[in-house]
Amino acid sequence: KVLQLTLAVIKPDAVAHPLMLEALHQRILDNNFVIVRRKDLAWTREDSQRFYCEHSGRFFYQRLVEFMSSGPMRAYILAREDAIRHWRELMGPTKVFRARYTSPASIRGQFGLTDTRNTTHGSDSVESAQREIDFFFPDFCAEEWMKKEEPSFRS
Ligand code: DAT
Ligand code: MG
Repeated sequence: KVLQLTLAVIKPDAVAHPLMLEALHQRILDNNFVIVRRKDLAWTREDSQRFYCEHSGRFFYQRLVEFMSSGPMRAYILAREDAIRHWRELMGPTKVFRARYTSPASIRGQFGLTDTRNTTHGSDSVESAQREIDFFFPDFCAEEWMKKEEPSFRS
């Protein structure tokens, strides 16, 4: 079992509803994630474009950029063994109808509104987790955190 960090974001559609925000926060705690850092923030259009530049040119890109800069968000650095996969599984599939039919108990299956307004983000690989943690928490040093905290996760 390897301790891993991932970036999780509660998107503007979910932060807009206080009860949903609370439910998602609780969901994190109920699933054995340790909250390493937490930050409430809002993006400019430019932040949004930069974060999602890999999707520039896709038909949904403008919609995505507008949405992600439309209101406040909450970002977390989460720690757990296999954190990246566990958070992705908890979120469920990207597309709302797939989420509803194949993973109705997942976060997106329960709360997703559309393919764009789908409540949460999660890193999808070790590389993207590093990049995205750095994007949201430029002052955070993962190596330093691991050195200090990893031993206590073994016991
Ligand atoms: P994920 O968020 O599951 O990692 P992704 O990286 O493929 O999905 O896409 C990033 C975001 O872009 C996604 O959360 C919502 C939006 N998006 C993706 N595919 C879409 C589609 N077919 N229609 C509308 N929005 C889409
Ligand atoms: Mg993605």
